[in-house]
This record gives sequence, C-alpha cells and structure tokens, in this order.
Amino acid sequence: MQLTRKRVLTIGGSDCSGGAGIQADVKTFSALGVYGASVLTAVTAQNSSGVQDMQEVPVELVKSQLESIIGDRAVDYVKTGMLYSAMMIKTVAALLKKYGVPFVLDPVMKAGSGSALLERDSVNTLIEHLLPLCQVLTPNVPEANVISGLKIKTLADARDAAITIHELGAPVVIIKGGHLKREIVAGKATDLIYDGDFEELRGRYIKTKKGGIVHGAGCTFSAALAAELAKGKNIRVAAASAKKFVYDAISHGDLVSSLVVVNQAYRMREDADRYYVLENVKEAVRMLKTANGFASVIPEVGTNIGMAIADAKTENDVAAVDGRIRSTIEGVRAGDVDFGVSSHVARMILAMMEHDSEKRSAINVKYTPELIVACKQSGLIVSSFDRAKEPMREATMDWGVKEAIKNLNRKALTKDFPDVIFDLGAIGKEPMVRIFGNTAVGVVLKLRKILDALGDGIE
Ligand code: PXL
Repeated sequence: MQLTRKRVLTIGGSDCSGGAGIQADVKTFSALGVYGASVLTAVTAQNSSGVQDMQEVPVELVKSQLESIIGDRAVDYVKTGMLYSAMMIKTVAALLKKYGVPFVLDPVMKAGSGSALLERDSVNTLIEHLLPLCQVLTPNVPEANVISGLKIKTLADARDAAITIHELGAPVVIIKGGHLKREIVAGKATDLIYDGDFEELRGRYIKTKKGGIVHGAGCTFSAALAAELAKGKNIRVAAASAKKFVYDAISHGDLVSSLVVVNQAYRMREDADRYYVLENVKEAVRMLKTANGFASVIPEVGTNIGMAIADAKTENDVAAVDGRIRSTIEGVRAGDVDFGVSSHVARMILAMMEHDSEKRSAINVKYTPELIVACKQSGLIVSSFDRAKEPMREATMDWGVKEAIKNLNRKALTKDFPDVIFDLGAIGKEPMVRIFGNTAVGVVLKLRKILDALGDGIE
C-alpha cells in the first residue's frame, strides 16, 4: 500500500508523564492525520511536582536516529523540542542543514513546573546555530524574553521582541501570549505572528479546573503547527488551526494532581463520537419505521428521537430528526438525521445528562394511561412532573427532568434515574411521555418492548 500521509518528525525529550515532550507530539501528529516519527534527545523523569531526573541520549545515538529517519527521505516536516545541551543543538542543526528539511523550532527552556530543559549557557548556541535554519520559531513570553533580551509586558513589547527575533534569522516568529496579563490583551488569549507583517491570533482564555497549571500546551501547539505546515497550509491558516487544536486539547484536559494535562486525542474522539451518534440515530429511525404499533403513539406535535455526543453542551451536540417523525396516510415519515435540528428533544436530553451523563438519548411519544401501564410492565422506572407547578423563569425540560427525578427519589427512596418521564400537559400543551436511554437504538428497543406490552393489553 502506498503511504500518502505527510510525515512529520519530532526531535525532543520524553516526558514520562505523557502530556508534553515527544509523547504530546506523536499524539498530536496522529490526531491531525500525519505520520509521526520521533528522535529522542533526552529522557526525563517527571510528574506534577516537577522534573525529578533527566538524562541526555548520547549525541552519537541522536545522530544515528536522525540519519536513519531523515536519510531515508521519510520526512516532510520537523519540529524540535527539548534539546538541552549545546552539543545536542549543534548536532541537530548540522543534520537539519545537511538534509534541508523545513522545521518548526520550539525553543523549549523550562517545563511548566519551572525545571530547566535547556542549559542556561546553551541559549546562544540555539540562537546562533539552530534559529537561522528554522521556518518558524514558537517561543512563549519568557522564552521570547531570553532570546530577544527584552522584557515583554505588553503587546507592543511583544511586537518589538518579534522584530528582534526575526532579525536574528527566524523567518516567522509566533510569540504565544499565554503568559501575558489578561488586562493588557483585552481578555483574549492572544498570540502574535510576525513574518514581516503582524497578525494577532485571538482566542478565548480557558478557565482551568482548580487553577491547575497546564502541561503540554506548548509542545502540542508546535507539533500541530508542524503537522498543518506539512499538509501544505500557509502559516496563518496553520497557526489558527494549531491554536484551535490546543484550545480543544486544554479545555478537555485531564486533571492530574495540580496539572491540567492536555488531551490531544479529544477532537479525534469527538469526531468519532459524532459519527457514531449520527449512525445510531439513523438506525433507530429505521427501526421505528417498522416497529409494530409505533404510528399509534406519535403525538400531534410529532415524535423526535435524539442522541447527544458524550461531552454535549449545546443543541448542536445532539443529533435528531429534522422536521420530526410524523404519521401520514402513506405511513410513518421522517426527515433527515442531523446535529442541531431539534431544540425540544435536545433540551430534554441535555437536561437528563446533567443528572445522568450516560443517558444520552430520548424519544417523545403520545401519553395514554395504558402506555404508562405498559412502561411499568416492561420493568422501566417511571416518573412524572406536573406542568401546573412549572415556574415561569425556568426552561420547561430543565425543570421537568429535575422535578421528575426528585419525585421519583422522594417516593422510591432511591437514587435511580427514570427511564420514562411523563406529564399530563396543560392548556395548549399536549400530555407527553419521554423515554430515555444510553443510545437511540437502546431507546427504540425499550419502546418496542412497551409497544409489545401495550399490544398484549389491548388484545
Ligand atoms: O513543554 C516543553 C517540554 C518539552 N519537552 C519535554 C517536557 C516539556 C515540558 O514539560 O517535559 C520533555
């Protein structure tokens, strides 16, 4: 089979804790659809309290790793991370020069915990030998301070530093603004790109849980940038895409002690989940169309069935049937399944997930007393709420679900969540039954059982 993916190589240190270093890079490469290779320069022993131990890989071995992988013409783009010593920098610089591979230089100096990942007196070697060879340099503010000799406090300072660093020989400089005080960047996480012209990349700040220190964001950014550049994107597009990738990775990071370890797989997992959810709802709709007795439980307003992705936050994270499912003279008719097409079923699922995050799917059907009996006969946990008690200010489903859970637990003295929630309606509001489950297919299986019980009752 022919390999068509672009190939990106990281040259850097191992972070045994998995969030930064080459581990971050390789995960990022995979998530962005490029082939990832790695040349190891050092092994660190570190965790949430800092770096406990570290050893460089002998430069001869780094050289042979590089010769093996680049010499094979197997690399489209490179990123460099932790290089630690002057010898290592010179070795890497000589080989990158020899093979002429374009690279992103992430001038890693310290771990988030403050431990040194570059010897103090090696900075000049980095500036002299490696910096002039790179395509893009991605310092954070403290690194830009060291390289430029300036002290960045404002965006204007960052511009001066970027110009100075550009003059040292980096064609593109991206100063990451994470360390800038929020007040001076108008509350926006601002990165500065300079390639002869300036551009500011603004994003939202992420409020990390428990004020945790973010671990792995810098490595992930430069790795994502290298991946996007390898794919042929221009620098502005690549930088914006890398920033978005890091945003997603930080906002879905894992909290490990005091660290928020970025999650490079998040977006990939979410995309996979979206596909799974879409297919699941489509299958559920196919099953509904042939379910015995289904047409008779479609309410006046129509039925909808929906399912949310695991991390659902808004209606756009819930897939459902566009235009609902209706009973016509020609039979049951359903629109297309898509995300963000139903506000009603989406609201009830989101409301349920606040209480039971596993219950990601629901369907609404017509209320009859017999249907409720059939639900109970099918072994489902049933609860209800009274619309007459609905407060003006709260959204109906948020309140209704909360109320039904409260009513259930008060009566049953359990901590269970209901499978079925009904209400008897109000003026202008049709009474309604909602069946919840983990998947849309699971919900239809529950409904089929109910319809079977209902059918038995009628006969
Ligand atoms: O974030 C820079 C970095 C690079 N490389 C290694 C690291 C870190 C940060 O902790 O551990 C190996």
